[in-house]
Amino acid sequence: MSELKNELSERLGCSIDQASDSQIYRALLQITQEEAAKHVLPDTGRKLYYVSAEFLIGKLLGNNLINLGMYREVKELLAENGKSLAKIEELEMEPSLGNGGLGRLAACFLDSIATLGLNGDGVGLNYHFGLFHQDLKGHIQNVSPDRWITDESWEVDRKKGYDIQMAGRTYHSHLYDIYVTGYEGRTNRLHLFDLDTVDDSIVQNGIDFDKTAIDKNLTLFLYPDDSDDAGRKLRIYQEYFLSANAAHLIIDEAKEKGVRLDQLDKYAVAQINDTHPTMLIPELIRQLTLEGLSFDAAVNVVSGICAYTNHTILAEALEKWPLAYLKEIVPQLVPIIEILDDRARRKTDDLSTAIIDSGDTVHMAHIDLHYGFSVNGVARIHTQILEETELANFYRLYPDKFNNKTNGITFRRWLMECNPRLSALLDEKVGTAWHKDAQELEKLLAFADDSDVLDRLLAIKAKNKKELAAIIREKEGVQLQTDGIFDIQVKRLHEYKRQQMNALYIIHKYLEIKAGRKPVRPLNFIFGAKAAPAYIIAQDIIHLLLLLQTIINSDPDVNPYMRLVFVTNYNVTYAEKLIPAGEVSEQISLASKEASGTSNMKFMANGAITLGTNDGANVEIRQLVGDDNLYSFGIDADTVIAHYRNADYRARDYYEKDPVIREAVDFITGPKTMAIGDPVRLNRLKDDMINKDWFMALIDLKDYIRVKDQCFADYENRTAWAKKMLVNTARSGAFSSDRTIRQYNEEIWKLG
Ligand code: 26Q
Repeated sequence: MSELKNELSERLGCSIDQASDSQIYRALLQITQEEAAKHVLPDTGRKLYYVSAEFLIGKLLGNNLINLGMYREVKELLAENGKSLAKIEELEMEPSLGNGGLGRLAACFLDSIATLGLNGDGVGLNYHFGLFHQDLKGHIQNVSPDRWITDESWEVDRKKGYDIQMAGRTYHSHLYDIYVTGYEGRTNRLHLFDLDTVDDSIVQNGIDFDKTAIDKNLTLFLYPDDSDDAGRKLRIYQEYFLSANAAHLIIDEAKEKGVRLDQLDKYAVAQINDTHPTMLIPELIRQLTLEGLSFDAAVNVVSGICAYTNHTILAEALEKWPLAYLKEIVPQLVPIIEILDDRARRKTDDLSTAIIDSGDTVHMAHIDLHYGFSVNGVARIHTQILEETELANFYRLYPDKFNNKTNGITFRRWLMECNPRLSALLDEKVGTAWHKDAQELEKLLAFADDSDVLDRLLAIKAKNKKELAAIIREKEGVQLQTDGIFDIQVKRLHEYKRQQMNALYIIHKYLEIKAGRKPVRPLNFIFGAKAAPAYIIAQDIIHLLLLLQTIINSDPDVNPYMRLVFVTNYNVTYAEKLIPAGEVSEQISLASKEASGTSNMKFMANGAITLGTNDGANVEIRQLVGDDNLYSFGIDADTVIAHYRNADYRARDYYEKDPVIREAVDFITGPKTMAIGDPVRLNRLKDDMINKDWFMALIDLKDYIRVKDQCFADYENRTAWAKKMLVNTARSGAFSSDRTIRQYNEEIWKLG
């Protein structure tokens, strides 16, 4: 104890009780960084490079203290001196360097790679502004830049960089590192590349900026979408800058190890996180030929290095770039891509697998599929759909490349850190081995009929709900009913995730209450979501939810029975408060569309019950917990895929034939919403639901209502519900990212 105390006061230059919270934050930052640096191990054997445009790491202080085994000591020492570690943690800016699932997955993976003691670093970009900040004034989403880099950030200046050629100019990159601590493990690094000339002051009016001044804007923003042409080009600049720096780093580190470059695949493996870093493949080939390898040797060795993860089957999310753009921005890659295309065409008559199509568009995923040695989906059903449908033509060519790696989450952040009450109970009942081996949580099943344990699970959830309600009251000005059910849907806003279907359920419930059919217990509907600024229908759905929030919460007939809150600026930090308080976990994507989902796993671990479709990892959750412990509804993936193939889904039929559906949909443009809302948005949304409804919310609505009502009814048997909670936590260990990473290593990376 006294050692830490001395060190802290020495750095502060005063006693702890006299220091300000921000001084203490700074001192803890230095101490944990120095501690982390001690656990950096030498680079031996094969090394993994996890190359990703996004790393949604979240705040680091608490996480690093836990991983370095210092959390409790620091917390107690501060408490003795009248200071609160939780308050100090609030001072840290969250690095929001990701959009959602894909970026957060990369962050969980870095934690697990370090925890398992594997030699592997992340490679990404040092965006000056992370995902935009959201506020919700006037019933709409307003966006502003999210500056996260301060002189108190975690970045270490590596004082090195590389020359990168783009559009005939040379840009010199600048490397910053963030230490990634593993739980009682080694320290790895997250390498973030930046450009010194980037100019934060060009941002105006919210998040607008001159998209053509590459020297000023290259790493200014994380991309929320790919809406306009100038934006699309900037995205290509970013992707090449990421890929070229990664290639330099890989070759540099290999040279330092004295590796012969024609043997590089024995010393390096690169996991390409979706197609965003796909240019790594032609760029590595280019750099290796400059180093003296023949083209054939370069292609061979690169094909032994690069592995690709697919995170989506949504056609609009698969990256395709006009060849003309690549000629303008990365002319040095074009001849290489043309040869790769030519060789790929020789392998098959199937034109659908070409890299450059007849319209001179470059299909980025096709480069990965032909020239990577592995391609994986992120949940069983997703990989199966890739093999059987989306990428069937590639599966025929390369069946051995395909494999599944069901996603996972780190239990250090998503249980130990965010839910200390539940963690303490788990430590007491099953021991602490679950911190590093989440499968140990299965031991909790022995307490499935232990009324003391079940009561404590309920009491812990009640406390977490109260804590969340206090935060929400303060931040959002909404008072939730803590004796009611907390039903939560938090994730990016997208039509396929079907927040609009949840809204229709809520409208239905509202109308029921108005008609005198009241729920036995208050219902709290909690949403959190950001929508890409250019995604109009998504903005309209947010608008509807915010109107419903006002209408419901201010109606004295209704507000004793239900409340709605759409929380502002949903991010990792907010998620850490929301998820431990969740009771019903909304995972209601249209079957076949959500590749995996990862919040479903976080809620499960924290004892929420999934209300979900048979999609993504929900399918695996269902298999693990059984139908007594999860609420499943909706049409299955095969039926959805058949509807698309036959083009035979007509939303209007459901709207016209079913009065319950019609009433709910009509409410969108009814007098209550029109009185306070934007008629253009509301009409557009309703019109879309009746005439398009591309993600089939109306097909599943009736079944959703039925199953959700059943779920709420079952909640009344508190003991039975507590048992469901217990089973969910107990079985959640299968979704540890430690398990996922072990599989990546055994089947793809083969490190050390
Ligand atoms: C592409 C082009 C231009 C600009 C942006 C983008 C872009 C950015 C981010 C495209 C996609 C993303 C993010 C995708 C994503 O988060 N996918 C999610 O990945 C999770 C981890 O595997 C899965 O659990 C989710 O199911 C999947 O939706």
